[in-house]
Amino acid sequence: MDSRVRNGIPVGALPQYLHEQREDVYLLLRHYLSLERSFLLHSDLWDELAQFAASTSPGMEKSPLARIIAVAQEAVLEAPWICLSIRPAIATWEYLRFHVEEVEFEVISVSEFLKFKERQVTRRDPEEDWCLEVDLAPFSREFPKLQETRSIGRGVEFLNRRLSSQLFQDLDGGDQSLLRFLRLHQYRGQQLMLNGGIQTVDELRAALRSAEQRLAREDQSAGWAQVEHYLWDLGFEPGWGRDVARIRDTLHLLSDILEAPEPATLERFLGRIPMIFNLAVISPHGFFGQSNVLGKPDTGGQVVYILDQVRALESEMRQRIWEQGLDIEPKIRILTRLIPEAEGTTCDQHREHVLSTKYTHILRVPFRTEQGEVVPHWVSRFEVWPYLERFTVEAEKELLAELGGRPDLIIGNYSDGNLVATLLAQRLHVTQCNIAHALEKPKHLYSDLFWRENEGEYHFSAQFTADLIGMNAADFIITSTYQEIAGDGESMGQYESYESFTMPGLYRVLNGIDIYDPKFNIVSPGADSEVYFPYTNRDHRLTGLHEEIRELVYGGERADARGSFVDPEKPVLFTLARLDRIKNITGLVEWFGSSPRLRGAANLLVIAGHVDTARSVNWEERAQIEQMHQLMDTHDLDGEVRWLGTHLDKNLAGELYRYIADNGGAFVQPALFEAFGLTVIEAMTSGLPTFATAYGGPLEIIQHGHSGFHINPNHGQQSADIMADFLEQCVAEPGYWTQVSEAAMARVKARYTWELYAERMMTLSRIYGFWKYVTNLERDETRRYLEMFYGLQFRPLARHVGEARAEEE
Ligand code: UDP
Ligand code: LCN
Repeated sequence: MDSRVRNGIPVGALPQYLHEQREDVYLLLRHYLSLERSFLLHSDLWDELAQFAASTSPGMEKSPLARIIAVAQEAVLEAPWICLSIRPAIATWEYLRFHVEEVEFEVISVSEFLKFKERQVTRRDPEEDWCLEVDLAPFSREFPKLQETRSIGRGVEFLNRRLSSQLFQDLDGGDQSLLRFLRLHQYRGQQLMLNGGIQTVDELRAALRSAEQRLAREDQSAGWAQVEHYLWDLGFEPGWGRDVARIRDTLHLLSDILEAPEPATLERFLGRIPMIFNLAVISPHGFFGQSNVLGKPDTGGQVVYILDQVRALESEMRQRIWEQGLDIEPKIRILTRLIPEAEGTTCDQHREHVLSTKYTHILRVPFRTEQGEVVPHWVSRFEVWPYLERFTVEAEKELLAELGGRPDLIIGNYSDGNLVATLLAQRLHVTQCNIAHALEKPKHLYSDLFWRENEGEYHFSAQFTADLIGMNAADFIITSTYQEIAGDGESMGQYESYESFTMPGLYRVLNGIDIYDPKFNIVSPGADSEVYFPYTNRDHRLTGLHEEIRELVYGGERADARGSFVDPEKPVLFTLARLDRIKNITGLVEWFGSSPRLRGAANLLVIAGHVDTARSVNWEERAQIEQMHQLMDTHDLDGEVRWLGTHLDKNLAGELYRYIADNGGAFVQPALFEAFGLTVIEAMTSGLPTFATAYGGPLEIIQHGHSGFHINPNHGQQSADIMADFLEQCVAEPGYWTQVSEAAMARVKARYTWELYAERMMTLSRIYGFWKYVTNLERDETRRYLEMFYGLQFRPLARHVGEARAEEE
């Protein structure tokens, strides 16, 4: 094998090819330069090569050079150089530099590649300016890492396998950490699991044996109280089980582990340890409430996710606590911002009970200015940075008072929540879990490189800095899909995009996050099954809403709508989203308008934003509204598209999905990029055949051609054809619609439910808590580095956002 084959890419074959085909290669590279663009993306590079091969150099598309271009993510061009970043496989990167005139290449480092990029923006030689290089790799050199790309996102399985055998070898060598861990658990002064009577692992083995002998003779349904006296003498405290059968089972799990450590047994045992009673869920920005908040700026799926999440977690926590024989009431607090100008929502209330829970509340703490005054109005998620530190300090006090002590786990959400979670977890020494929902960086092309240009609107410099701090500080990270971490063969993952990047003039990131880190775990959300359920579930249907829904869909003029269906017989293509640019609702309307086939086969129902620009407080939404009106005019769509600029409450939305399914319709999610896509899950679980973007979560949720269809938002005509093909096939083949609909429902049931989520999440949090305690997962060195990064980099950036805002006002 060629020794210069790097990660499966035949770099070794290149020199000979360049030598033999020197002229053609030169002409192609020169052609790239002649485009006079400093940056080319993969599609540009490949399209140009294909054209060049067709016109000038037949067969070039199969050459070693083409194999490299096929995996190139981007090129940076400045005569006589062309630098390429190539991604031969998921989470594998190489950087090459070609000298066009010499027709030669060399492998370069990521730092050199980033510097070359910076030159194109600053027009200065980066070697002349000192620049901070952020590199977190050295901190985790000794740390166990996943090796295989397919294992990414299954961190806990890896940890259990890797560390359990090591730990239990150490136990025989006299390591006391497991014992100390089992003695650690208390609730309000009540000792749990083990007391001080057991001092060594051998004593623990002996106690387990004696307990088993005694318990085997007891009535298996007897409760803890009936056996407590002698178990206590042996060294056991409450927490092993509600009845004798369960207590024995938990004791068996532990003795099996001490006998021969099996990762699966360890996971089952740790899953039962009573260690999570109080939970803090952090989501500072936006309007966080239970009604009337959807559609408010920045308040989308994250709120839906968290409200469903806490319900599921509370129920799982109660179940586990009960099974372990404890009578403890778990507490969950969602920590968010109090907004005095609440626009008719409850966001100005300090405390709000979460419906359908027993012990869960929303706790709201205001943002304050440096002078300590409460910020009365809504603040966009891009501008919250100056308020977060103060918010954390105030929130911490409130949280401790509410919970009567520290939380056992802190879950951050989105960039701002993850930063607050980091600060809180550090202050309180608590396990931290991060959930990104959507990372902003990969959503916007070159958001890092041209950060300065975007600073006025988005303040990405502060946000990406917060992201780096949050993701590196977290003990574990939950993602909704694999692609969120590592992307797929063609495009990089959201977390992967933080591995290396540069913000010229600010800092250069060589190793920002390692996606092979076992902290990553995929735990996908679901949809509230009380609200979103199959259209075939007739007994639960909200038929009382049908008249209202009929009026919404098929009715005539109303103040919040534009267009109505001239031919109500056609099936309905339905879409529902916030009217953000990235949701690409305007794209869908454009495809529909330009496709006579699709227009012939269906009507289009759009529920998004407002039809009246004056009702929108968001500049991006206003631009989209104007574009929607233009498209309706240009394509003359008023008889075939109904656009409702209204926000539906979730029961109505749930019944609407099913109503559309009753009539053989389908759902479309045309986003340019969708991190996960709750609407896709809601539609599929309702039984709607669904067409959703191939960029992001839906690529993984839907199996193309089976449980739905992927569409490419950049190829409107092709997407329209996929939808038209489906609708026409449904007419030609009566069972086809039902086949896709059933596969969609089955897919969600098997993979995307809140029950599965809560079960996994509660197990994970115990396992990470355990490993953090018994090994050195604490990562003190990283923490110290991040503290410095926070102090020296993030704080000034955040202050700057505040100053810019004050100037505007
Ligand atoms: N949603 C809604 N009414 C609307 C628009 C959206 O109830 O008018 C809900 C939708 O049902 C889904 C959530 O808001 O539960 C949007 O989540 P998704 O993940 O699809 O997108 P996000 O808004 O988070 O980007
Ligand atoms: C944010 C998004 O952009 C969506 O794709 C997700 O579904 C939502 O959050 C919930 O995680």
